[in-house]
Amino acid sequence: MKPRLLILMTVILFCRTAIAGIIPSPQSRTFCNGYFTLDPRTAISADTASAPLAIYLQEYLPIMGFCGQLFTAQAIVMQVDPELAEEAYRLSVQPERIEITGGGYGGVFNGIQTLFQLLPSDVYAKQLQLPVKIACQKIEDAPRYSYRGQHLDVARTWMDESRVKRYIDFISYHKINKLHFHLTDDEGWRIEIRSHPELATIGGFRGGDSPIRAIYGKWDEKYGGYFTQDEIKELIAYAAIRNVEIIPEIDLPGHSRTIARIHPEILCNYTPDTAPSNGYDERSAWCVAREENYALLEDILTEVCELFPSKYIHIGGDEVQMEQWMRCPDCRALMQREGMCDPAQLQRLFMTRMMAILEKNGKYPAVWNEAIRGGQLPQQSRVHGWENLKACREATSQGYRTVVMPGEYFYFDMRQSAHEPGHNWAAIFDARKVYSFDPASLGFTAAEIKHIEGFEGAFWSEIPVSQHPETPDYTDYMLFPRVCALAERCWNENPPAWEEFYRTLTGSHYDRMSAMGIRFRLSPPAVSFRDGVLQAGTDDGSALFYRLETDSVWSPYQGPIRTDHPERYLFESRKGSGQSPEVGAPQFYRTIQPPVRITSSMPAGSKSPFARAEQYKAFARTTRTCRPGDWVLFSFDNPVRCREIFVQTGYLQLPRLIFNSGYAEVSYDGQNFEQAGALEQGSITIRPEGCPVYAIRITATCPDNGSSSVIIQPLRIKP
Ligand code: TNX
Repeated sequence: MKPRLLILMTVILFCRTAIAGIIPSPQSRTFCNGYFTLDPRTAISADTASAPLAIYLQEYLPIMGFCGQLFTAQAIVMQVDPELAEEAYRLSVQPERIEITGGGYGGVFNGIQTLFQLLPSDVYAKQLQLPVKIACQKIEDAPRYSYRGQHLDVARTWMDESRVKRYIDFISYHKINKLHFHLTDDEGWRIEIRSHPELATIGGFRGGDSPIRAIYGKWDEKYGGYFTQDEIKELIAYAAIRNVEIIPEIDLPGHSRTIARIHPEILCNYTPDTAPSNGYDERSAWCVAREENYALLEDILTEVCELFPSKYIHIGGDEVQMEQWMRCPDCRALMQREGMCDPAQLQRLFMTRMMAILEKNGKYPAVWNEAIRGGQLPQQSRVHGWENLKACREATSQGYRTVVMPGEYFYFDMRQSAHEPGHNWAAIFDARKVYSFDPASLGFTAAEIKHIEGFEGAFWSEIPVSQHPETPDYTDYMLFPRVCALAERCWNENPPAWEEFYRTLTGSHYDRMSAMGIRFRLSPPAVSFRDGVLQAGTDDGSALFYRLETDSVWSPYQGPIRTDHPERYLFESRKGSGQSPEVGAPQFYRTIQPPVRITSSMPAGSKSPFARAEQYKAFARTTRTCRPGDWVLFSFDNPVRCREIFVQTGYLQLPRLIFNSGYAEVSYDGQNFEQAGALEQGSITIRPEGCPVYAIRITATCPDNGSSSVIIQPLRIKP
């Protein structure tokens, strides 16, 4: 055999070649001749500034590792060059060495992440097989924005340290460098405050005998958790190694129901009407006029400032229910004394006092966009624009440094297509829409664009707690690949076309995410039905499966299916640890709306009468919650033949407004009822399989669950 062929064969047999396609894509990349061979003898050298990264790198690469001085032939050399911008880096792969030069620590870290993407994806699973050849090349790169954020709500769904670390890993692999950590809300307080330990020890748990009501999720059982300050310190350090700054949020003065349950004295000075909520005080805003409140707030914020090294502390400011202040004689008197006419000015007053506490502790404030509506805030305030694009422009046009995160592009708690789980109030969108986000083409002026500090994705967690409480899968599914698209957009002003990005995603990055351990979402398979043939396909190399809707077992899809019942089939695809949503042909989703009459043992409210659900217009709402024996009866004007009827109580965001437990019965003759099964999460799917249905009745077996009403959704009937 000729020597050159031998070399080639060796390369093919023993070395896996580097993978193209990097997310986020670098500014410039040029290939040179030759290879660097990463093998177990490769050394790592790092200057003092990047020393922690030598240890980090060693965790991922099974190589000889760190040595202060170079004495082996091949090495990965990491260093800081202050000539470069802080987070910029140069990655140079030469036959003898790999050099990663960063403007600062962050730059070196970013260079390492790019290097990882030149290696087989096993690197993320810490299972890289050596040797590996990496083509010689030079990459020069720098981020567009210094703020590349991802938000995580651990207040609604408790996520422990290991879960948060897992997310820090995931976002840092994508060069996201800020974690906006939402620690308190109406449903939970997740941070130990040493001067007031009750905030976390009581406020971290809800349900059961906790005074914190479980608005979302289970409520018979007490559950939850919080971070001790030591755990927080560990998270901060863990994140810092990964170039992620944790920015804590204490959501004020609204979204404070948890602390108000523990310290009701912080609330406004009036007796609320608690009858509609079964004696429960729903108030959620701090009283602005109660002077003692500021001492407690100072205790809390001072500890938060001491704990977190971030320059900015997020103090909330969103969705304050200001009627509470308008009903409070003390707040009204304060407004009068201050010559205020708008309660938004009260909020500004409150925020200004919080900012004074932050300033005393050497910190700057970050706020949600509503907070700028009561008058000017200090110019160094960072504003998170979330409500919509307009709110983001409002902040930038007033000159605030703005983190742009409009719900309709960056709220990753929104569902990704119509029939998937998630909220929909802002929009229904997938990674492609995230990827399309470009302020210039969306109407931001050049002056406004100057004030954009960066972008941020949000993950609010009301829904996972009620749907998938104990697993991280849902969060993974909602975040990825949308975070990948966000990362690209934060990094590059002119990113590759979507088609190219998608090619990298499916061609390389799905494998990487699988090795990272992310349970990401694949695009839904395309399903069509024509001339008696049902067909499905994917564009991402994933494996396709199908099942009958009545059967839980999936079979590999072998090709077109001849059938008279396209509505009965479901498809999904899988690749690595990725999974698509289940989808059917358009026929699968078709529903009918036969005339029905709804009656109940519970009265319906005048604003949401049963007639609305009867006419399939919107949900109905009772005036009280259900008790054992309470029932709702759906009687059809004419018997209905169909394959499926879905009966749903409750409302997506507020699952407590359901029949907590109960059962359903069906009448197939208009006189007798037969059991159809137990309700689960307030709902049941009934399959009459073509038998005429005269009526359906659901009966509650639960004791009063302490909420104000039951929501009855229109029936969803599939022919
Ligand atoms: C609005 S975003 C909220 C959150 C919810 C979210 C759900 C913001 C500042 N407030 O409290 O969790 O919508 O999408």
